[in-house]
Amino acid sequence: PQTIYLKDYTPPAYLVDHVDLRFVLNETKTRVFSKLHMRPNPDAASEAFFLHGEDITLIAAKIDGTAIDPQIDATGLHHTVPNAPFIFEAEVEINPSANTALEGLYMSGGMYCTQCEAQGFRKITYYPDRPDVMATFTVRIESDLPVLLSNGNPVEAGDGWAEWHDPWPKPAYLFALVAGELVNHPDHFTTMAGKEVALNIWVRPGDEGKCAFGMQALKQSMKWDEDVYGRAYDLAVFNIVAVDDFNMGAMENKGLNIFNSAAVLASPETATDANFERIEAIIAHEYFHNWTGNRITCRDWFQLCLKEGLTVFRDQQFTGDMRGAAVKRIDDAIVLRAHQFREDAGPLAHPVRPASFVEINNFYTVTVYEKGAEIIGMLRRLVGPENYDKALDLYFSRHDGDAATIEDWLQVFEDATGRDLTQFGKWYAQAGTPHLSVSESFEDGTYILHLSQQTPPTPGQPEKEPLVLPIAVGLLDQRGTEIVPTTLLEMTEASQSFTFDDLQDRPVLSILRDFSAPVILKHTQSDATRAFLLSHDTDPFNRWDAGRSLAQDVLVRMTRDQATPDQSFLDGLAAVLRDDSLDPAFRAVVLSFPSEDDTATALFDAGVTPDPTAIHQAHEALTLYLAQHVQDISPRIYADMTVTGPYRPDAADAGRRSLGNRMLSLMSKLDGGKQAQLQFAQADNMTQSQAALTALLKIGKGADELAAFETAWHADRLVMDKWFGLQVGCAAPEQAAGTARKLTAHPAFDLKNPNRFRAVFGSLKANAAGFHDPTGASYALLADWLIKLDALNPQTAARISAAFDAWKRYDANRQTKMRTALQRIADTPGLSRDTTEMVTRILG
Ligand code: B3K
Ligand code: ZN
Repeated sequence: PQTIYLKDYTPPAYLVDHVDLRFVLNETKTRVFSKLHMRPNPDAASEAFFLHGEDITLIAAKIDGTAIDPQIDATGLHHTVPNAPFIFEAEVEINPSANTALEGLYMSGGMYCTQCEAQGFRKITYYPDRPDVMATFTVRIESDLPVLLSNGNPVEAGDGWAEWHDPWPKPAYLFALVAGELVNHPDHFTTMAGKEVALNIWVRPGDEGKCAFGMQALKQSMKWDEDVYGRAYDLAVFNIVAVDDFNMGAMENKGLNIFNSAAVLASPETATDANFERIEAIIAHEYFHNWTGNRITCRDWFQLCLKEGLTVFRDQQFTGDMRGAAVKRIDDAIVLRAHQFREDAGPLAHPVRPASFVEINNFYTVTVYEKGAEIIGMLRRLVGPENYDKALDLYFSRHDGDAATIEDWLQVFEDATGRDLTQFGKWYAQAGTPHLSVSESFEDGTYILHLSQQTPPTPGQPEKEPLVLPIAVGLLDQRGTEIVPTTLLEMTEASQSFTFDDLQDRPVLSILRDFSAPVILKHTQSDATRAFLLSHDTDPFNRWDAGRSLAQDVLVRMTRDQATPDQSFLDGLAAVLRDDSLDPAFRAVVLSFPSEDDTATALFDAGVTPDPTAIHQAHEALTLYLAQHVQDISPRIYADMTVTGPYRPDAADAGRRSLGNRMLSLMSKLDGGKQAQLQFAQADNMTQSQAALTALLKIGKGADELAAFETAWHADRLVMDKWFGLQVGCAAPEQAAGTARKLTAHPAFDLKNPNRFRAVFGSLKANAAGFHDPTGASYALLADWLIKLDALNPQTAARISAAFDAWKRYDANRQTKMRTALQRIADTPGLSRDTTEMVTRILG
């Protein structure tokens, strides 16, 4: 397969000013009529005329009304065209029911829907399918189905047809079409400019009762973007459609967002607190793309982080404002460290702006999204919130309507603030996570902080340069009083020292407050100092992180030496638990341990080959020690956290349930599951039933509850995804592969539904000891099913193949078995470009 390079970018040879599309929908033979108003690009480097097109049958084509016989190959259409504006017309046939890749136009549960990002439009008709070609679209849909939707504003509709017009020029990846027997949850919003916007969430009949929360989140997002970024909505309607078969969470098509039903549908009975929070964030994310992605899009796919990093940063700010900034920052750091640091440290490491790719769909990664968002956060810290707002205003005014680049983005900040961002820009090009080493000295009232940064090599990038690191520090005195409040140090060199004068005594350092830069801190602080910070730090992130780092060390020691945890560590946790002045959500997150995979990383970083079986035993042991240590107070806290009244998915109630359910999981280690059975029987919402069922499955019980759950929910696809996932995720290590295999034979297992596939195999990967069972049963099972899935849906198969990315960390037995599984996938005849690229990179 061909590798595409950023350095080879050339402007398009022809531009499209306007597109007329007509769809005559049919499940197996849909006709698409297109009329492209084109002209030569004055800035073009070549005159060659090429339109992308894949898996489509050309029926007829014309230029300026005259039939042509263009040259067609597997990637598109070539012809010679006039050196002046012209009209290209085509009629093509496509087969939506045969489209199991879920890219282009496809069927899901009887409805037609589309997914065009990144390169799906070329499966709909011949077109310059690249984001720097932007056009206005008029779309006519002909079908007997009652609801016919596309981008923009409705123009006219009649019996069996509807017409839409999108006045905002857009790239083809933002095109969307939906047709089906759908019902809507309507509402409306008045913009700050006084314009009325009709809002709809469209769902299959029966799902109407699961839309209210998503609608509320949409209205909150619209308001927030006006208040915080000054950005108002720009069409008369905003439609959201829920689709069961979807490769990702959702898609920001202009005026017609299409959502995985798991990312929009929720009711108290069927969705957990975590589901509600995720839905709120995804609704916001897709809505925010209207400005950061749609009004200003990307010049080419290498610039993906321009829209994704910024939009993730915006949705993180939104969630922080809605639900509390401290816990949100902790949650984001947990995800970044667990997934992005892991990606950055392995064979799949790539810069936030990659320099090359084979299949762009393989680069919708935690690095592009989450590290991309961290870069924006660092920029905001460095220039300050007011300058950030100024730069964003300039970005929107200067680049509205553009397909922009990272250079454009940085230029805006340079122009708005006068700051030179040359070195800062390296964050976009250099892969890998910087390690920040810290040492301290104190003499005669002067405290010196010595910092040095070093980034380990990554594939294709052996040498690394120092980056600009914004490092927020504070100093405390021995009694816990803050003597130097949060100060931002700007590190630019490989090694640098920072001096603080006129101190009475040696201070206690609180560094990287609020996780001010995405780096790995190499700092040996004693257990006593960390325990001190856990109880005294004024920065909530570092307070949590001190406890986290202690817990990580305890888990590493317990894994290596089967040691017992220090009493002082358990006392520290119990003190946080008892402290009723602390937010329950914060207490819950302090009381939860690093994951088994985090411990594997910590061991690997310490030069020890991780043994997932031993890690699992250590985690189980620590949980039992903690359960015993707090058993005198856990029933009281569990009872205190009871939420009365109707279920509300807000942060306050969710935080109480989160702490209560942490207690439940500890209590069930000692009471044989009595309390969990009671909670399961009495639960009137999914958060409480799922937590109870999880607690039971984790102690090897819950068979009756599992059966009752299936009986109650067999008709609800989203709840059944939980049923599939929990069994695999909570299985004992030696039973995980067998459980997953058994579930693939269940009548409700559906290879064509990505949510169901992820429920089983995403959970198998997440069950670290089960996935790494030394027999290799899970590796082989996953390989078998990835091979089957790849033939139908390359994008999802490729994404899940990343489960094998850390194979080189493990012992010879596991390495051999993982390499064999990867090689078997790689050797499969006809393997997709997507999965081929992934397994090739993973094998290295
Ligand atoms: N932009 C889409 C992702 C499209 C993925 C294509 N493989 C969702 C989002 O980031 O908002
Ligand atoms: Zn996005």
